[in-house]
Amino acid sequence: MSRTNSSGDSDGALAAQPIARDQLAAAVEQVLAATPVLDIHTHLFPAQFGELGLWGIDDLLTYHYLEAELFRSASIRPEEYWELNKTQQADLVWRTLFLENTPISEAARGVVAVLTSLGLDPGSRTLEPIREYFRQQCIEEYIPRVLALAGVEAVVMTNDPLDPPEACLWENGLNRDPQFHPALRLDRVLNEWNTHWDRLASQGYAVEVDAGGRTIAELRRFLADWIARMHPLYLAVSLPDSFQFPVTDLRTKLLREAVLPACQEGNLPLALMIGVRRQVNPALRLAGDAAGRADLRSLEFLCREYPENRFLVSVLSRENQHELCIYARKFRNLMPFGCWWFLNNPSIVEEITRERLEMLGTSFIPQHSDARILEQVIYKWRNTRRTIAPILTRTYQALVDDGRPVSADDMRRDAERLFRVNFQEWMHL
Ligand code: FIX
Ligand code: ZN
Repeated sequence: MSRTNSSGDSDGALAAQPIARDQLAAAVEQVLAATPVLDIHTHLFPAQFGELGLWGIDDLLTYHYLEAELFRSASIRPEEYWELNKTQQADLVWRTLFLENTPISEAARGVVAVLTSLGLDPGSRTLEPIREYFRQQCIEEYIPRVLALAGVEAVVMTNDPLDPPEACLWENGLNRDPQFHPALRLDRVLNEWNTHWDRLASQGYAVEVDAGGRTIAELRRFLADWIARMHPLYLAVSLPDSFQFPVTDLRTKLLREAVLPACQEGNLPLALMIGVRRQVNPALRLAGDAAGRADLRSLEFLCREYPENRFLVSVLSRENQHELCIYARKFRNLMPFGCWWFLNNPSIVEEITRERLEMLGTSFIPQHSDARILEQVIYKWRNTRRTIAPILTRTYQALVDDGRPVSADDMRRDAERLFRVNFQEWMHL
């Protein structure tokens, strides 16, 4: 039964009422907090993926963002750090970044926020009491609880068919987890063919190192088999800042003759994450990647020449953001998403999100968490809601000042579009 207010107006009528200008900020915060998120890019896994899924304090502290920061504040050399076991590594990160220094970086504050939200002491001198808490958790029950705490309805995974432990799980058959949607990740196919073609061969596909012979037909068969096995929401690849398309190289051939047609046939978008410079400092392992400005004319060519394909696009360089917004205004088969990786810092998220709202209205996907450790969704979405709220508020205040009142219905529709519906509609979900 719908409630009514003192003057007898029902909820529906109330939600359509204009909100007073000085109430907009509170209303925006409430609506964002109440709008569940569909997190379209993560490296998370459900319980049945076992050790592939990272969670708990030791994984939180050995996150490559924090390892990069550790090597700036501790005297240990990377090669010595990798000799330590995970517990010793976590103890060192905790001592260096949380006890001997103030944990003010975005990544360090994130761990503090996670511990606080789980009722744990972020100032603890040792990790033992915290480790004990995580030892008590039953992962099957814990995962949905953490997602609920973060206001996340479901996540999209990153699934690599050429990662032997993961491929094995899929080949043995997996029950679907409604909160974990697959995405077929093709970095090893498109960026490391020379060193990974033989893994396709070992899976029974007659491919060749130079992509000759029956390679294209066999790669199409490989993609079709994995699409049938995984039912991914999209295919995905990260691309270097030097990415060019079309050029006379193997990646262009594989994209043009296999991946783009497979996407069309499966009516699946291709997610392009452009601008990473892998392993500029290999000694830091996962923490050794960097970013570079890309020439987005390749994206322009893809969107124009492949109108039947849909492209979910995130660019890593701050300098590419404006161009991406402009291309999104030109091509409806382009959906910008997220403030990826080194951009996922409140000051930069604010800049990018304001520009996107001004140029695209609500027709974009503002964020993804890129969470590698389960509990990270708690702080990454708290930060996103906390950063986006004042931006939306200022935008609504300007709209009111321009002469159009704003209602709770408006806010709810906008928040749902940004956090979920844009992606669902894009995916025809
Ligand atoms: O390519 C990717 O999906 C990146 O997100 C990762 O490679 C990266 O290590 C990461 O975790 C960024 O947040
Ligand atoms: Zn990622």
